Amino acid sequence: MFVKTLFAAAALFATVGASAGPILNGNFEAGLTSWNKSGNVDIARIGNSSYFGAGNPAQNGSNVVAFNGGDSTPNGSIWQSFVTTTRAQYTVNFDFGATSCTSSCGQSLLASVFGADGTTLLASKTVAGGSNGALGSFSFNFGANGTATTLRFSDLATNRTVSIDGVLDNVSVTAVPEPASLALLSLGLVGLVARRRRA
Ligand SMILES: [Ca+2]
Ligand SMILES: [Ca+2]
Repeated sequence: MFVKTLFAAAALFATVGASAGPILNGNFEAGLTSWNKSGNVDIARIGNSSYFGAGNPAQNGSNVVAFNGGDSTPNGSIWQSFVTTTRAQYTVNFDFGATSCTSSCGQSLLASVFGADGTTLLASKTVAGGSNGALGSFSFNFGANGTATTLRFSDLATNRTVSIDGVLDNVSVTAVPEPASLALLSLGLVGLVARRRRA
């Protein structure tokens, strides 16, 4: 009976923890597969000496997304639509930084989440590039208003961006556990402990 309960609790954990996220290729190791893009934004491989940002660590693998590469106009954006559950809460996580720079140097990025109609803004966050080329981690929450949601990153750099690029990596969207799920999980754990004490 104890083993059976253990399996039940494990299954409950698996259900609640099944929030690996609907975003595909969020670490960009498959280039821009699954993403749409417009403007001056492309994949850069950290460690490639032809890329002047070489040496800055990617947060996940070796590919990053570089906005306003070289001295190009900062007008790039990438976006991806993914499946969501209506009224469910989600957290967007991403890492952003500025290459070859000891401060943000005008590099900034707007992360926006649009609802099922593709135009209703559900949430957004503007972040600035970090110091010394290190990528900083950022996150924000949104509530889905339908079964499709779009996450968009837009370049907001304000300078000429010579030898400085905005760098994005490690994008994920995870479901925030619902209170009901948490309550169920707690109940499962309480049951497990109770059974264990009786055993
Ligand atoms: Ca990566
Ligand atoms: Ca640049």
